[in-house]
Amino acid sequence: MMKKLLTLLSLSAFVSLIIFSAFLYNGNRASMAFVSVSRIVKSKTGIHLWTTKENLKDSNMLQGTTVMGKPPWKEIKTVQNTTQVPASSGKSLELCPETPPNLVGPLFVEFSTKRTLEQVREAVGGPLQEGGRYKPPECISRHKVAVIIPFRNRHEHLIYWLYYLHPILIRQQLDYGVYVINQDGEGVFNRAKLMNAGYVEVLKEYDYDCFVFSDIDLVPMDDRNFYKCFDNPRHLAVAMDKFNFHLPYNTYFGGVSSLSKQQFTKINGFPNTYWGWGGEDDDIYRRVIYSGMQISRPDSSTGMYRMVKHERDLHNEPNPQNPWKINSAQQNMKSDGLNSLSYTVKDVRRDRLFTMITVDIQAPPS
Ligand SMILES: [Mn+2]
Repeated sequence: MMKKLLTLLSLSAFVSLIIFSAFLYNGNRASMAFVSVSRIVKSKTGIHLWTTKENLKDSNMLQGTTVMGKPPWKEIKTVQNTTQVPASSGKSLELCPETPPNLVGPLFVEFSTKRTLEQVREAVGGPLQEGGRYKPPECISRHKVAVIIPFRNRHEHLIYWLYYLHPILIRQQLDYGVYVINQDGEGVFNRAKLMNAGYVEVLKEYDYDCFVFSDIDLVPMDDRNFYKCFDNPRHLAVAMDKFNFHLPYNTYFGGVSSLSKQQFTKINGFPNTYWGWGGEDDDIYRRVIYSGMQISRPDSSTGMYRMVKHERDLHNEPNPQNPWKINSAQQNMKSDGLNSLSYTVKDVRRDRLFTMITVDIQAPPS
């Protein structure tokens, strides 16, 4: 009985010894932690030491990138070089996904910040190739798109357009080029003829299968508004701020539109004979309908646009003859268009952000 009691006693002593030492160990750790906290709180140098340790980590990471010594776009270029040549990398690119993964939806667009072309080159030009060309490095694009912009004396608008559109078109994973079709001289402006000339010229450069025709002053407010081609000719600018984010009328086809090569040739391109402001977009709408096609559109939220506010251009007065011409759109379509187009290229200038093609379209004097 005594023996049993003794072993029980020594056992419990042993157990309590273990518990006590465990407590001591933990307490020690706790007090150590307490000391270090108080050191940080108390001494400034302690905090400094602590933060510099963290900073060291960061600066190592930073060094990692600076050692490479390349801004992100150059790295992308390197990736492009290695992945686009299957022989050297051993694997070929896959087709881009149906829905681009990096779209962000609604965008903030404003026209009060002034930028120089150089600033825009620095801000968004990194991933581009000379002439405003881009191909996604990560996959093979489904769309070879030429963006065609009729132009004259709107450099301020061009800067905004480039600043906002390039990042959007890149996120949309398009194989695209931006072409500014500049009307030479001071004759009467002709938007539709410039777009026809642009169509013919860009096809000499690359095997584009889709053409987006855009006014220089229109910026989309949602990157899910795709600058690509659809089964039917597409009207993209369906909700412009200047029309209170509504279509001005149901058959409106102005601002921004896209047509595939097949759709564009089916309507014999655009009319060449609408000099001055107005009417050509309604003529184009009729060409599409008379050719048995329909108009495709995004919804009015995705299709929102901001337009740079501006005065009416010089030498682009509303032409009172144009509204009458629309009535003969169906008849004129056969003889006025791609098959009757004549112009001469005066100059081609390549910037990192765009290719500017200056054309003489034989404009009547204004
Ligand atoms: Mn405008």
